[in-house]
Order: sequence, then C-alpha cells, then structure tokens
Amino acid sequence: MKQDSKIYVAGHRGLAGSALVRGLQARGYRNLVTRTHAELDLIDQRAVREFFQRERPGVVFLAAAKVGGIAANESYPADFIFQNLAIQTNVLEEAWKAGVRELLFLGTACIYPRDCPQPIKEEYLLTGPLEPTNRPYALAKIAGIEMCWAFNRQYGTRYLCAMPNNMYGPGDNYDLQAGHVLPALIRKFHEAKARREKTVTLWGSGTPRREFVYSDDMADACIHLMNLPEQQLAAAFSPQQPPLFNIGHGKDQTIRELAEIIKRIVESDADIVHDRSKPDGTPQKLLDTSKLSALGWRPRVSLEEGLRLAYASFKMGTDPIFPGR
Ligand code: GFB
Repeated sequence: MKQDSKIYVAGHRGLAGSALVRGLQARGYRNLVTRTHAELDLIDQRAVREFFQRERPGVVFLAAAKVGGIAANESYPADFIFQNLAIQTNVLEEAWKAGVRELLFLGTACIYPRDCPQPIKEEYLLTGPLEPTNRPYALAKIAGIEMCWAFNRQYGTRYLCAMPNNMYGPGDNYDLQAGHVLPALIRKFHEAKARREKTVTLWGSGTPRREFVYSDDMADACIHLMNLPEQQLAAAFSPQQPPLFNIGHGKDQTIRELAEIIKRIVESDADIVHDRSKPDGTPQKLLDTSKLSALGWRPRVSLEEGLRLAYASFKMGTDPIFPGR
C-alpha cells in the first residue's frame, strides 16, 4: 500500500474496523474511505455496486460482519449466515468489478474444526466437523475464504484472508447477551463491584480454553500483511492453498483463569459461580501463527496490558456500542 492509496475500510465502527482505521492513520495513511451502516447498507447489492463504481478504492479491508458471542450465534443463526454471506459476496464481487486488486478479508478462528489438533494450523481448514454453536457463522466465513481464493486463481487478484482469534479492545460490545466473554466479564465484575454484589456468574463450566488478541495487534498484523513485499508474500501465498493467515497472541487460558485475571484488574471481591445450563462451545481454540511470524509479525500487547486498556476504555464510557449510552 502506498501512503496515498485510496483505502476503503468496511465496518470502520466495529471493534476490528475501528482498530484498522487507528492503525492506518497512525502509519500515515490519509486517503481512507468509510461509510456508516446508515450511509451504505452492505447487504444491498445495488448500493454496494454504486459505491464501488463511484469511489473506486485501490485497497479494501473487509471488516464488516454480523458478529457476536456464543449466545448471539445460537439465537440468531439465520442472521449470522445470511448477513455475512450477503456482505462479503457483495463487497468481494463489486470490489473486483471496480478494479480492486488488493483486499483483506477478516474472518475468525471458529472456521476450523471443533476438535482439531492444537495449536491450529491454517491447513486444518475443512478437515473435520465444525462447532455447532457457531456453524452458520463459520460456514459463511469459509465461503468468503473460498471466494477470495477463487478470485485470486481466476482473476489474478491478491485477496488475503486473516483469521484472528477472539478479539477484544476499545469499542467492544458490552451487551451481556450479544457480546463475547471478555467484554461481558469486564462489565459483570465492574457492575458487581459498583453494586456490592457477592457473586459474578460465568456461563458454562469455565474449562474451555481461549486465546485473546488485542484489536490493535490484529490491525497491525493486517497492515503488515498488506504491506509485504511481493517476493516475501509469494513464498507464503501459493495458488494451491487458501490465502489464509492466522492471527493469534500465542497463549491461551481457561475461561475461569480469564475471569480470575479480570477480577483482579477490576479489583472486585465477588465470588465466581458457574451457570452450567449455558453452553461451553469449542473446548479449545489456540492458533498456530508460525506462518505470520515467519513473515516478520509479532503481537505486542500482553493479555494483562490489553485488559487494562480495555477496562480503561470501558470506564471512560466512550465505547460506541455500549448499550444505553
Ligand atoms: O466469547 P464467547 O461468547 O464465544 O464464549 P466463543 C467463550 C466461552 O466463554 C464460552 C464462556 O465457553 C462461554 O460459555 N462464558 C463464560 C461466557 N461467561 C460468559 C459470558 O458472560 N458471556 C459470554 N459470551 N461467554 C465465539 C463464536 O465463540 O467466538 C463466534 O460464537 C466467534 O462465532 C467468536 O468465532 C470469536 O469463543 O465460544
């Protein structure tokens, strides 16, 4: 990417998209194009076509998606499969038609089989059954990867697919029903402390293992990928394999361990109890990031530091998706 490249960040108000905009601006990219949901509905193919034909960006970061935690995925499976398929199909097709050669499609670690070996390598894609709680979402994202790969083979594009593990950071969704575990636990411990409640309830057994990536680290990895010199990328980007790159932090911990860390950071003295009627989901999701590290990228933000930053942002109340503010 050149400093004056016209870069469209789809989904710039979300957790991933807002981190990408911050990361691009911090590196001096000034020709960024964004549209709010009200200005451009990415499910509307005609609107997406008109937008791409008018704006003609040179580079696209596709961070727009219907996302949510385990309960949202289970409650709204139709929304997750339809909206994600529609958004990515429209953006990929219309970007290509408008001459976009470079694009980065953001996915998720839940594309990999539920019970695959750990840490998870890119090559494990489609080697076994998916986790049922998020299969519609995972299948939509797998279709997006397949589409990027197909476009690359047929049209000679360079559409890369980045798969971050569970992401968190400023601008997260703190809704207790719709969101992911990490923001939910920050909010639960914070509110328990403020209300002098004696317990905080974790969903499930607390034994599933998860790896968390700070959103600015994820953005850094994506920008790094899009800036790789041609020869270096060619080594990791073969037409024989999907153009997939895992983004992880390198360590995982149980949900119970995560809760203990958040409890300490929030300085709460609530006891942790479990609601075992709620699903656990995948037993473990730890990504192998050796492909990306061989290309020179490393995460910078430790879990402890990232949690402190996320909690500070939560307390400031500036997170745009925070319900009721
Ligand atoms: O983050 P989370 O909702 O999604 O849940 P997944 C992770 C684990 O934390 C599960 C437990 O075992 C939950 O049962 N958990 C404990 C909680 N307390 C809570 C709580 O208060 N709220 C939530 N949400 N969980 C999602 C997928 O899977 O990960 C998506 O559904 C996506 O498709 C995303 O891939 C990154 O990690 O299980």
